[in-house]
Amino acid sequence: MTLRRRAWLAAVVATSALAVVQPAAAKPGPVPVVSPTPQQINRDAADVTLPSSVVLVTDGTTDGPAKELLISLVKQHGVKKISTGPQRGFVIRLSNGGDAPTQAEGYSLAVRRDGVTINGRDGAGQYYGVQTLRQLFARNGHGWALRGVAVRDWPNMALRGSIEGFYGPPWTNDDRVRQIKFLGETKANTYIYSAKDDAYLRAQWRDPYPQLELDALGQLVRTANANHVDFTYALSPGVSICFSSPRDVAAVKAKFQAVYDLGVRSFSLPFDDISYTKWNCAGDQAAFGAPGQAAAGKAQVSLLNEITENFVRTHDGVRPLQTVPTEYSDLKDSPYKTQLRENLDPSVVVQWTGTAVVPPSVTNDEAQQVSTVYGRKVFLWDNYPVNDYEQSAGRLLLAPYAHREAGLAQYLNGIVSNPMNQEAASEVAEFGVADFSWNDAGYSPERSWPQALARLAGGDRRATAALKVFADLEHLAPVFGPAPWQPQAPVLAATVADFWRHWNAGDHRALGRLRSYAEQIRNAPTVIRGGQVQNAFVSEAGPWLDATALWGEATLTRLDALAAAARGDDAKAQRLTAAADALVKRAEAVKTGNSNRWGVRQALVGDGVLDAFLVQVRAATAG
Ligand code: LTM
Repeated sequence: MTLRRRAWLAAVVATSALAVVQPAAAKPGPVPVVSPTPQQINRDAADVTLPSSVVLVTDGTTDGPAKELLISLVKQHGVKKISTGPQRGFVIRLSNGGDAPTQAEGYSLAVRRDGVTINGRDGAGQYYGVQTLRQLFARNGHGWALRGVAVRDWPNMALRGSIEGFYGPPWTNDDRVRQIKFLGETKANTYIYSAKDDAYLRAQWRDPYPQLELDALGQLVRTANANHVDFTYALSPGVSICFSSPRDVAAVKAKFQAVYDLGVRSFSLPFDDISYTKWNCAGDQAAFGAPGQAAAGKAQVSLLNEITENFVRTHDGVRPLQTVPTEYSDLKDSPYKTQLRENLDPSVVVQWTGTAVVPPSVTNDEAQQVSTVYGRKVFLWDNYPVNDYEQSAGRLLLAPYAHREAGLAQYLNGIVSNPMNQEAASEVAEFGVADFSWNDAGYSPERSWPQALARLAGGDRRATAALKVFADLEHLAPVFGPAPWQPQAPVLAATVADFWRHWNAGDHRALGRLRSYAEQIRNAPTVIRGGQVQNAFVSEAGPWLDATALWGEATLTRLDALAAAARGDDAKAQRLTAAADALVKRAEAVKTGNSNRWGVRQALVGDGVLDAFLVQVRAATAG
């Protein structure tokens, strides 16, 4: 044996003591699924077995939350010892610089047989590199391996996340903590605290917070900072403010100061859903002229510019002020928008909801038009999956995030989703929002949606399949008009259409196939409640799960009645028809909790598809 070969062998043996290395010939497998979809991911190395002992190399640029997450991840995956040197064996490096992409929040990540290197452009980049690493673990016998990949990744939009901006019962602080953690996990960096029915934010915006409320807010801000999420404090004074009153302007600053002191560094002054063509005080008429669109624009601009000049710019680390204009959902220029375009400080970030408030789609063309009208890139407040309006009464909105055009990153500086009163259920759509706003060009609802469901199911296949069946029955996404922008129960609709095609052609085996789908409907609630799916989701979805089990049983009973009739067993067919009628009645009687602005309603499940089908089967059974 040559000396060189002996040295090489010694090195391999030394390395193997720590890292069990795949044979050199082992081929890399398929590219692992990572969400949000990375800009570049190459499966260019074989899996590496994670040893029980690793070396962690950090420096003064290493991000605290990224390091903490990294340590907890490797511990969860069997690492017992984490040392800081010497740099031999399996080495994990985490810091800024190196070959990190130039884009803010970008990172590079390489998994090689001698270790992992994560280079961030900044602290957030490092954190997102670790969030990608989290998705690269795979079972390897009794231990764990890491997928051998090289990733270069960065977000296309600077602002990504959610706005708690709905009417009706605000989220609890537990909901908010869960939401903020979810945002960090999905590489979203923005949570806007703007609940319409939180009195301190809107109806009684001048009132200072009692200490208990401040303590609770402080906890949220700390959670947000630990998850690389900007807690954005949104105060809505438009319902009663006197723009020309120094006292009111001071009250806005005092409210901002109170939360600045808790660590908040991002602020918004939304003016949505107010009457802007009447003044709240006589002084405004003297200061800004007769009430009207242009005068409203002037008044709002004066407050936004004042807060920018004398709060944002005078307080360390505060990010650009955000606002929601009163005209937030159209594309037309107006005297109001002219005021904002011409006089609003260019740093102020302006939100827009897409057209029609709840938009059936958002196109590049629309976003380009609105950014011209407001004289800046706009920040999309996307009213999906919010369910606070009448057309959404009785519904959970579980369809994928869809019909947003690739390329929007050219005109938008970000997207926040306005979610449902049900926090955990909102994560299905929000997962897509985070994915799209990170990489709009690489986004696919068909790929993202199952990942969102699998995440809720803790990766359990059976539970994910049950969630798919359930989410199909809660797929309808309404707009303010009569026609929904996403249809109800598309999978079930296609399944029953296929059934009738075969049944009417005399192929009675079709009944067996449909029966097995009906069994999946009937069983989905039991599987979802079986312990794998996130508890909060299970509890929020409770009434809809109860109704689904009954609808599933009703479907099975109807199909059995049809089969009996087809066999000529009329007595049995009649008995089963009556039993199915009773089940339908019970299913229709299941009510939502009082968790939304629309109060207690029927918990809708597959409505328009499942109920219509059962009526058709009943008629076919009766002949
Ligand atoms: O969309 C905006 C800017 N404002 C309100 C939201 O608070 C509300 O949740 C949605 C959906 O009803 N519609 C609005 O107009």
